[in-house]
Amino acid sequence: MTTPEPSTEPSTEPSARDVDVLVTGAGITGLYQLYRAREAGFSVQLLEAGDGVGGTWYWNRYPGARFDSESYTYGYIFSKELFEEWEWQEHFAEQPEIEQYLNHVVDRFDLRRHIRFGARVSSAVYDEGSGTWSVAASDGTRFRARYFVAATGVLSVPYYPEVPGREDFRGESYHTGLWPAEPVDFAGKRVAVIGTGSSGVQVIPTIADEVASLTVYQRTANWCTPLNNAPITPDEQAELRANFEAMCEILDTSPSGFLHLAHDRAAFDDSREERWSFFEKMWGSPGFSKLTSNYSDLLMDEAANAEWCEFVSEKIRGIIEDPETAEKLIPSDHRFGEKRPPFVTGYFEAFNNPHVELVDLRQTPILRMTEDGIETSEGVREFDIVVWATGFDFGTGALARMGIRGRDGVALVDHWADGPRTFLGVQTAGFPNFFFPGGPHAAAGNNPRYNGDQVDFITDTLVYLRSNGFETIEVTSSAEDTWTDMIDRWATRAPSFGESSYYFGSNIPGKPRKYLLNSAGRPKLFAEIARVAETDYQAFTLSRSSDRRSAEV
Ligand code: N01
Repeated sequence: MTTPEPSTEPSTEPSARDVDVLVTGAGITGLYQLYRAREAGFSVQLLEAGDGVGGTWYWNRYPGARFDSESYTYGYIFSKELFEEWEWQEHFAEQPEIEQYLNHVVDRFDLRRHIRFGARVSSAVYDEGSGTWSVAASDGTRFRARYFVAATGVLSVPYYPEVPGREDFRGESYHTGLWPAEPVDFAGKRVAVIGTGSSGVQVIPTIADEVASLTVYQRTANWCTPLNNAPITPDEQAELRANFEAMCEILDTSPSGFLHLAHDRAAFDDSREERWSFFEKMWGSPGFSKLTSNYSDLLMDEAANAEWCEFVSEKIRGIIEDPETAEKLIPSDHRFGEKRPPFVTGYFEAFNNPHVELVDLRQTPILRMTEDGIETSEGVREFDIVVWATGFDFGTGALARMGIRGRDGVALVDHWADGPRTFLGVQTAGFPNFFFPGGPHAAAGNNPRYNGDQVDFITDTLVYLRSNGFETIEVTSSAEDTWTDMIDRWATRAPSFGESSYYFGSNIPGKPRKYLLNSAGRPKLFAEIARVAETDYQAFTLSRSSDRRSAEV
């Protein structure tokens, strides 16, 4: 990747507008940061590359895109009124409803006037003299911000694998993470889906009935289990409203940010019969509870994990009529939870349709794209539409492409050449007044809850700085080292999330193999945030403009 040079400012360009807090990214995290900073009395501006709000939930509008965290646990909980007036239709909402919700939030809290759409940040350079960030966007606007907050998400740079001839294909071609706003007409078309991660397995059953033929190109089978979605009944709506405070209490303190309660038994505390009956209950339970409410040793004990995998394999064999296809769809190279498990609706069932076919790329790898379709070692198949469900440059992708330069002109991509270095997943040394909630080393569970914790911490920090007359804040190298070493250490300690997971950046050729989430979990984040307050921000260097001037003399 090339490192963008700091921008030079031609005299014809408009002069920069001053703002206290410049946020980039109108996703769930960025909107919350915008709201919190404005409510705290800062002047604010948000730059968004897209033409609407939603971030990940704006770009990923492919058929079947939906939450796999419960809607009411993923949405905002900072306002009881908002919670009460928005009735989610389903326990796991689909993308159009999510986008409507976020637009509602923006209008309800009068945030739209602070948002500039179609403005992709192209460079962000720290000016040591003034302690501010000069930020330029693709629409020609320029800002000078005291604080620069990049809420650009972990899944915002779609990844296309290097398949020879990819540009040669003359049919329609879409990436799930860059789905067009206009509906794609699948009716009667010959369609290929490449990739069977969480996105691919949502697209496949959603379009299966519409298409003339569907060919699924799978490299690695995933441990898919049922999402168990359902409409939210009026009684459940009433219950959600009545229990708002109790729900917030759980969400604000839960290690994973979910409502699901942990199970208090280990797998071999039960007989095989009891275990299978419990697994049956898990199979019928909603979304991530199969991970968070399963046997307490599921992720730590290989034998316990193998039992659950055996149960799931039996289920897959029971659903799929063709035994050969069933075996291909059962993972053989990783345990449950070692990669991010997708939650599905009708995925396995789709393969019982005669016009839906699975191509196992381990047996017949893709050689190239042709003008008409896809060539594997078995020959060419022709398609009208190819869907690339091939994932993202996870964690650091967007931050690496924004031309961010800190003190002494050091580029963020150089500082992070061996992987991200952060403190709390919110700051990095050498980049004063720069924050990146919801980025690398952030969540490891229900994202909005973790990312919200970070936004709250950042906002409280900005208020602290203002109250104490400070203008700049920069994490110390030693605090950054301690946090980053801890993340790396914990990442290898946990037997789950193997290095084959994109959580280590392993899906992107040449990317350093470094853990990109918060491997220590939310309790560690809470503990460290509390310690920052108790120690009066010892992990940071705080300064006033007079300090900077005297340092320059
Ligand atoms: O991406 P992925 P995703 N040839 O990286 C395959 C979130 N999400 O967009 O496993 C052939 O998981 C690759 O194969 P392999 C969620 O956090 C949430 O699906 O590398 N195939 C894999 O099958 C999720 O984890 C929801 O062998 C190639 C697929 O492409 C994250 O987004 C819904 C290939 C990529 O899977 C990313 O999910 C959707 C190649 N050269 C997404 N290169 C919710 O439900 C890659 N692949 C909330």
